[in-house]
Order: sequence, then structure tokens, then C-alpha cells
Amino acid sequence: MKKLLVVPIALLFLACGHSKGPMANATIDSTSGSTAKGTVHFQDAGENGVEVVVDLTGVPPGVHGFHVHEKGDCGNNAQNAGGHFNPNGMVHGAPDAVSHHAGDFGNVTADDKGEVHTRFTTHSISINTGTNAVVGHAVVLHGNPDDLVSQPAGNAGPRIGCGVVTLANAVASVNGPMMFPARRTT
Ligand SMILES: [Cu+2]
Ligand SMILES: [Zn+2]
Repeated sequence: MKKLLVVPIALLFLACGHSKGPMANATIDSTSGSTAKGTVHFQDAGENGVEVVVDLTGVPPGVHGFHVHEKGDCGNNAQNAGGHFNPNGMVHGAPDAVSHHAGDFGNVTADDKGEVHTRFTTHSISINTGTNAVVGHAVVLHGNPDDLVSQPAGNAGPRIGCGVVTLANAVASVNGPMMFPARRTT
């Protein structure tokens, strides 16, 4: 009888943990002379890696370098964010290149209204676990395209938007209430 109870509860626990894994957000603010702003949302997608959803406005139409940078500090017109987030000591490159920084998201493209709405998945970062955790670092939007080749940062020009990535939830708090039935059976 006890075993019959435990199995469905375990399945519930797993299902919930998968659909509501850790999430993080960055609110992008403009640097001086820029109007770029918006949000970047990170969602743990299990085996698919991390889904990144980007929604920006006020961006000059065209192609713009888009990266996670090392320091979680957007001060001094985002210069304080430092270089690209590179926990594995790689050289700069395209997101699908053999070698690239964990923070190399490549480029995003703003439409003729100056808006970016895009999403992609990546295995290069995690939300908040391990050395590739994105929380605590900064997302930076550049004025020019990342050429995906130049070292150390793709020659993407000025930093026109920046936001620090913060954790939006925690798996433990989401799953906590679901453990009540398990405790009641003992
Ligand atoms: Cu950058
Ligand atoms: Zn890079």
C-alpha cells in the first residue's frame, strides 16, 4: 500500500520540477545616448538546455552583438560589466562554433520599428548551478554587429543596453508544498 502511494507522488514531483525549473531575468536599461531597453528571460528547459527569450525596444534597426558579460555590474555605461562571460577559457566565436565564450549569444536583429523579439536555446549556460550559471552576470547589447570572429569580443562596438541577470524563482520553493502528501503518509 505504501509503495502505491509513493510512486504517483514521485511522478508529480518530477513533472512539476521539469515544467517549473529555475528561471532568471535581466531588465535591460539604456546606456547614455541610447534608448534600448527591455527584458531577457532565461528558462531551464531540461535536456534542451536553457531557453532565452529576448524582447527589446528602442534599438536602432539592424544587427547587434548580444552577449553575457563577466561582471554583474552595468555601471559606467556598462563598461563595468567587463569582458565576455568565459568560465571555460575559450576564444570568442559564434554560438554554434567549436570554440566560443559561454556568453557568446551572437547577434540579435531589430526590425524597422526598433524592436527585437526572439528566442533561442543554448547549452552553453545554466541558470544557477555550476560554473556556467548565468545568474549574477550581465547581458549586454551592442551598437554594432558581432562579427563572430574578431578577438576578444567580435568588434561589436559601443554598449547600448545592459542588465544584470537575477534568479526569478527557486526549484526548492516551487516543489516544497508538493512534499506535504508524502509527509502525511508516514
Ligand atoms: Cu558584449
Ligand atoms: Zn565572446
